[in-house]
Amino acid sequence: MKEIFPSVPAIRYEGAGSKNKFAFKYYDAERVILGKPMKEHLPFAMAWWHNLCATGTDMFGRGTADKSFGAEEGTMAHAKAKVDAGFEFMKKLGIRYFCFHDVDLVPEADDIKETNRRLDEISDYILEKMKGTNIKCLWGTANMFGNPRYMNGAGSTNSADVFCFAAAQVKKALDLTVKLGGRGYVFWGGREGYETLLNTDVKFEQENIARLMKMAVSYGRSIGFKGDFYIEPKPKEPMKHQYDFDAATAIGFLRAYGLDKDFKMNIEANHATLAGHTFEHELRISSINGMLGSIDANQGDMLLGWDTDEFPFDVYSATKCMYEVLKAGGLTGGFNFDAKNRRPSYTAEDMFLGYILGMDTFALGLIKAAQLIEDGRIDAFVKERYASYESGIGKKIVSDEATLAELAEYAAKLGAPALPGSGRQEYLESVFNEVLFGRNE
Ligand code: XUL
Ligand code: CO
Repeated sequence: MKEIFPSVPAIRYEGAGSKNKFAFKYYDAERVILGKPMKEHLPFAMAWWHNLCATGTDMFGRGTADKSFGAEEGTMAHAKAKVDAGFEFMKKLGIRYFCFHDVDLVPEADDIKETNRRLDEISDYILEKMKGTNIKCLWGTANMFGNPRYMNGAGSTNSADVFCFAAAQVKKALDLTVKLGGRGYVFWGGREGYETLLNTDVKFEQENIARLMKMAVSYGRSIGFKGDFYIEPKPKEPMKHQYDFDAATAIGFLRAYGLDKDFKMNIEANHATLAGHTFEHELRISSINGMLGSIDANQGDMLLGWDTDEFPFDVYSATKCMYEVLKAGGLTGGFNFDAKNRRPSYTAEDMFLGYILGMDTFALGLIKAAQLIEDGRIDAFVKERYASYESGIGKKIVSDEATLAELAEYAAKLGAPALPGSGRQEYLESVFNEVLFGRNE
């Protein structure tokens, strides 16, 4: 088969001294970190939508990138050309997973029966392509936000007929995920929210979202889906207020409706910052609740109020992310680059350069997070900070043996407690910098 990206070679690890732009400087798939090769710590995935579909169209102008891959857009020939391009791309980068929405794979027809027939055809084609490679699906999802029928939501829509379309899409997307061996299935509720309470029954809408999710779990399990379902929290955009605002909200929702055994979180960095949190905050909240599933690896722009989906570049953030991931014992999912090139980076080479940047940033984050853990100063500080609970009255509190009255009596005897020890944030940040940058003379 003719190469689609003839100007880009297979990308290899050459190390930090290399000036070759088509080489990894930090991502060395076989390098062992804390007992595991990098490629196992970092199951990277290609996002079908950004990489193979998005052309850079924005609210003010049409696309700048040509993603036709030599075929006429809107045809099945184009759908297949995207598969060819995607597999050449993943092989050249050594990426072993991909993520997709149903409508990323084929053009949607007016009749859902025809759309589903197209999905069958393209998934047969993808299965053929997967043979002889180690490339698999990380997760699948249904796009329940693009088509005008979802203007009021999918699970949360006011129209029972639209709810049925959402059910039909979820069913088919689950069939495809299972067919392609997917590890997970994502619900991102882009239109599950509201613009004004004046026309919205929030309780009813949330109950219906839970109903759709329960049906998805029961159907998925019936066809042999053993992976995790994920909620991908995001506070806003496109809706003014989205129900899955952040990890804490989504976890509360899952528990309220008895969905917490089947679902975990898919945390996206840029969604975290839109919610007014850091990426690592969302990871920590997920992980302490046993719900850290997968990651949409990207970054936002603090000066812009929307989801810019940039390739990860911020090594501090990637290090803090990998610190959380290592502490959680890894992901059951993977690292999906829900990221796109900036509009002026419109060439085929830029597609590769974006992924090289993202993969190297996370590889550096992994190396540095492992060093922070091995260094041990931060862990030791945190342990010491709570040491007053290891004996005496503190121990009684955490053993659930103390009463409020007893503690009040204890406090009265103390008169005034000593101030709690210093938080030492500046010291800890210096440790962080020292581990990141080492000796520098
Ligand atoms: C949108 C977003 C989605 C989900 C999948 O902000 O992140 O692409 O990842 O629907
Ligand atoms: Co995402």
